[in-house]
Amino acid sequence: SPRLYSGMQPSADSLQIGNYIGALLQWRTLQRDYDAYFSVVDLHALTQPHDAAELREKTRRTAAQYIAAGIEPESSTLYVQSHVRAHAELAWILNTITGFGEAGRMTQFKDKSSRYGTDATSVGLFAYPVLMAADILLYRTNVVPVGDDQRQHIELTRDLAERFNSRYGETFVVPEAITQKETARIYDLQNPTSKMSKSAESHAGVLWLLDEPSATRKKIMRAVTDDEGSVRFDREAKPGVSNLLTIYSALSGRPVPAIEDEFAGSGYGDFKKSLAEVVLAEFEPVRSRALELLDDPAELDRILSVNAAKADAVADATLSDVYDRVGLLRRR
Ligand code: AQP
Repeated sequence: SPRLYSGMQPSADSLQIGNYIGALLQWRTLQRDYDAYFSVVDLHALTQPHDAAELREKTRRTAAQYIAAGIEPESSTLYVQSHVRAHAELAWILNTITGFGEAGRMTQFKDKSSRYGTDATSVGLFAYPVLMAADILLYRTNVVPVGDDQRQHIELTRDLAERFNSRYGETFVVPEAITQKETARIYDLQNPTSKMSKSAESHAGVLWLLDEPSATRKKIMRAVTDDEGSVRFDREAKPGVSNLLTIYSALSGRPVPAIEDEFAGSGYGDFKKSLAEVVLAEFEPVRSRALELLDDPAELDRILSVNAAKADAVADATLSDVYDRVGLLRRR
């Protein structure tokens, strides 16, 4: 079956609802139809300020949340990026065919580097999308399910695959992005014009998968809305309410107009209360399963190790081809 690749950074103790709706929900469904690879991309997380011991813990926690959300580590390949050395090695090769200007045009790099300032911006952050291209291309991936904030990175991956193939001979599959249009982007509840993010400065508008239910409820009740008082989708004029409707619809599986109808004439309070129930019904089983898995880190590490070996075999084969094509002398 065709191959699928995706990953997330272990950049927080918990994933947020944007990761869940924008990525995990799709992964769970798609894994049935694809030979799926899901990675916890810890090498990527090194591009942000971090603490070493905490990163290890966040890596385990992210993997546990994948499994708790329904990724099946027996049929899909769920592993930690740094366990497969070929990622870093292929990234180096791809660095040599990536334009400086090309990498500099990535909007995520521009956003993050302007946030950190020149001195705190590393070459690693600059090369982040090249490592991501390596992740995808190593597995000769056909499709990459991502939120639409990642589209530009997939475009770069495609360009690099085509460039390598035309320079050195057919080696890589040129992958396609798959994004779910309506739910592709979830916004911060306190700042509904910017994307919800694990690394947001304030956590007041971020819904964490592993938060206590009472905290989740509180954040939803305090979500920014507007003065109009009607539950109606209008991204421009009503970004807060529209974002809540998107979340409601994604988790309940009901179309937005049906939800608008249900809450026509009621206030935001009722709508938010109902949304909190929908969110908690979804989060609770995931949260308790994740905490259970984290109670047995040895078993979790065992699962990750078995899966890393599966990934390693595929990745090594691609990397050997690449080394041959670019002219590296084989060690005998
Ligand atoms: N707000 C979002 N709405 C929809 N999808 C989202 N994703 C992230 N935020 C939203 C999707 O989740 C996956 C994980 O991405 P990542 O961990 O590699 O990094 P990211 O996209 O930068 O996600 P965060 O949460 O904002 O992490 P930090 O703060 O660490 O950078 C991707 O598929 C992404 O599209």
